[in-house]
Order: sequence, then C-alpha cells, then structure tokens
Amino acid sequence: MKQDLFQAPDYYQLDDLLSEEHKLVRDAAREWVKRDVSPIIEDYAQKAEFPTSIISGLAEIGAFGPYIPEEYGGAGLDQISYGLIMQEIERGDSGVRSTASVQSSLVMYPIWKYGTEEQRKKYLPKLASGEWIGCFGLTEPDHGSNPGGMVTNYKDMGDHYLLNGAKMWISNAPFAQIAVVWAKNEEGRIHGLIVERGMEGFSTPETHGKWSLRASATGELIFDNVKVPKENLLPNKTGLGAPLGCLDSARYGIAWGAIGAAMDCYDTALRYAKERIQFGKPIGAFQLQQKKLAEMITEITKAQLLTWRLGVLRNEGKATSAQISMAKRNNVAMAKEICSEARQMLGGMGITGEYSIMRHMMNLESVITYEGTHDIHLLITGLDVTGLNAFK
Ligand code: TGC
Ligand code: FAD
Repeated sequence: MKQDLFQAPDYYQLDDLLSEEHKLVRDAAREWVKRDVSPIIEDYAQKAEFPTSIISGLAEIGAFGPYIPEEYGGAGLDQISYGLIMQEIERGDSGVRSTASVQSSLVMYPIWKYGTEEQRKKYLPKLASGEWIGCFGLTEPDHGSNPGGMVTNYKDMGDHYLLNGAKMWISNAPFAQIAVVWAKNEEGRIHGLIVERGMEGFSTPETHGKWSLRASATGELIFDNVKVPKENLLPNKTGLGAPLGCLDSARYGIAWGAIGAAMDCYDTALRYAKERIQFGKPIGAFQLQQKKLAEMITEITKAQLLTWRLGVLRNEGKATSAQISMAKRNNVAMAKEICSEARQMLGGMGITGEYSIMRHMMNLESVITYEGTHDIHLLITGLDVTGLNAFK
C-alpha cells in the first residue's frame, strides 16, 4: 500500500490566521485523505472509476454541505473551513473534490437558497449524509461558456411539467440519484428543476475516454418528455443569475482546491529533489531545480494569501463574483504550472502512477475548463475593471 508522506507548506505562517476550528476541520480532512484516499486513488484513476466507497468518509469530514446549516444536516461551518476542506480533498484528487463541490455548491446550495422548506427537508439531509448523490445540469452540447443560450425546456401541462433537452459533461451524472437541471419555460425564463433517477424518459449515459479527472464519473443528462412534478421546481430564484450564483460558491471552493493540488506536487518534488542523486549530488543542489522550487513556493504562498482574504470577504458577505473569478483563474493556472514543473523535476518517474503529479496535472486540464474557462474568467475581470463587455 502506498504511503502518503505529504507535509503541507506554510511559508508565511498562514496557520496563525486560522482559528482553532479551522485547523481542526482542516486536519481531520487531511488525515482522512491520507488514510482513505491516497492509498486507492491512483488505481481508481487508472481504471477510470469513481471510488464510491469514500462517499461516507466525505460526509463524515463535512464535505457535503460544509456551510449548510446543521438543521438541514450540513456542517454549519464558515467559508474558510469550507475552503480548507476543498483544499485537502483536492490535495488527494481533483475528481474527488469535484464530487464534493457538485454535491455542496451545485446541488445542496440551490435547494437551500432557491427551494421551498419542503424541498430542503426532503433532500438536504440525505445529500449531507451521502445517502443521495446529486449532479448539476447547466452545460449543453451547443452551450458551454454561454449557458444563457440553453435550449433545454419545459412546458406547463397543468398537473406537471414536461421536460425535454440534453445536458453534457455532467459530473456525478452516471450514479446521481437527483439532478438539479436548468431549463427554460415557455417564456424563455431559466428555472431550476429537481429531476430524480427513475423518472420515465430520464437517462444518464456515461462519458468514456477522458484523459483527465478519470476518478470522477462524467455523463450526459437526457430528457425525453420527462414528467416532472410541479413541487420539484425551485421557486425562489429564476434567470441565469440563479445557476451563476451556485457557480460562485463552487468556483470559490475550486480556488482553494487548486492550492491543494499545487501543494501536493511541490511537496513531492521537494522531497524527490533532496533524495535523487545525479552527478554525485542531490538534484535539489542544482540552481535550475532550486529555481523551480523557489518559484513554486512563492506562487503557492501568493495564492494562499489571495484565497484566505477572499474567504474573509465571503464570511463578511462582501466578496464579489469578479473577485471569485480572479481567484479561480489565478489558482488553477498556478497549480497547472507547478504540476508541470514538478513533473519535469521527477524525470521519467514523473510520468508514472508511483507519484501523484501526472494525475494532478491531467486533472487540472478539466479544472481550468470547467466552472468557467480560464479565458472566460479573464473576461469577467476585464469587464469588472473596464465596465466594457467583451463577451458578445
Ligand atoms: P450576463 O448577462 O452577464 O448575466 C446574466 C445574469 O446573471 C447575473 N450574473 C451572476 N449572478 C450571480 N453570480 C455570478 N457569477 C453572475 N454572473 C452574472 C447577472 O447579473 C445577470 O442577472 P440579471 O438579473 O441582470 O439577469 O450573462 P451572459 O449571458 O453575458 O454570460 C456571462 C458569463 C459568460 C460570465 C457566464 O455565463 C459564465 O460564467 N459562463 C461560464 C459558464 C460556466 O461556468 N459553466 C459552468 C457549468 S457547471 C460546471 O462546470 C461544474 S464542473 C464540476 C465541478 O465543479 O467540479
Ligand atoms: P466552449 O464554451 O465551446 O469554449 C471553447 C473555447 O472558446 C474555450 O477556450 C473558451 O474559453 C473560448 N470562448 C468561449 N466563449 C468565448 C468568448 N466570448 N470570448 C473568448 N473566448 C471564448 N457542466 C455542468 O453543467 N455540470 C457539470 O457537472 C460539469 N462538469 C464537468 C466536468 C468535466 C470533466 C468537464 C470537462 C466539464 C464539465 N462541465 C460541467 C462543463 C464545463 O463547465 C464546460 O466545459 C465549460 O463551461 C466550457 O464550455 P465548453 O466545453 O462548451 O467550451
């Protein structure tokens, strides 16, 4: 069995900025990843399978609804604790963090914020415990960066809604019990609907052949005249702002998560550089390798500070969507660059599953694309600072 030797870098003593509760939550997640994720995740990624055996563990560390109130089964934690949990999970694998992000921010969050009290009571406790897994259907085959153009639609049939359309690239779809689906009504207004597995005309074919996020299950959502009960409509927010509000929460978690992947690659490369001997000395003694390590820890430290500050702003209810975009974009690109440099530092060993680096590197190819691409987040920052819209 693989031993996880991870030691978290904290170059600027950021632990001093955390409360005792933050550290307890973070350390519990860290220990769980070491014990239950690291030993198995490489095999699951190689097999292109999600390890369903870890679902109960994710629930136990509070990864399903960290900030959802305890009365609905959530952990009732603050935004920094939420971020730290995502960091630790993604330190293990971005695909596992995806499952937690989707469950918390894209399924539980809209039910909590936009749903009725009956919907909250029916779904949230089961989602928090991991008894049910959910997925989020926004992206369509012809509408990815531009979700406002979606064609999935529903008609009011009097005693139920009739849903038609298709969603693509949906994390958790192949095994999810419920899907929060975004669709247009007859007036073209976007609403969220809860679709349950087993409803006639609803299918979730799996997407195969991914080179990235292999330990996460991805699929389509197909709606062929699906009868959705009226009580499954999320009534309290409509329009594109509703799904985008969920994305704010998920993107914030990804900003933290990416730091986890970067820390893991840095830590692995640092250890390897001190142990691997070439030309009679450790490769870490060569200036070129030191440059890589020095730049990695600098970038990780900058991202840690950016993200911690964003967490404080979110706790105060002051973080803007554009600030979240900046952190998601910066941190994922930072992590991707660090993984690539770390992979080179391990030479041939860097391409094997003996080490986590190549898996992280490939995973981040999805992370830089989903939840808004690198370019889309740059345009969000561009719009925010200029007031000029370059999207369309
Ligand atoms: P635009 O006209 O700018 O906005 C439409 C309405 O939405 C509001 N809004 C937001 N509300 C909350 N949070 C945000 N971040 C918001 N951004 C915009 C806006 O105020 C407006 O409201 P209202 O009341 O005036 O109608 O919309 P647009 O059509 O120009 O598009 C803007 C754009 C491109 C930024 C947006 O559509 C976008 O973010 N595109 C990227 C799509 C995306 O991120 N998809 C992610 C799919 S889910 C996923 O990838 C899950 S991965 C699995 C995992 O997480 O692990
Ligand atoms: P496109 O929108 O076609 O973009 C292609 C390229 O064009 C990109 O480089 C983009 O930046 C660029 N581009 C687009 N518009 C502009 C513009 N205005 N200006 C400049 N450049 C532009 N979606 C869900 O709804 N739920 C999920 O659970 C989910 N999980 C996912 C899991 C994985 C593994 C992946 C890969 C994707 C997932 N997605 C999910 C979909 C993801 O959100 C989309 O892939 C993403 O939003 C980009 O859409 P697209 O792939 O259609 O690319």
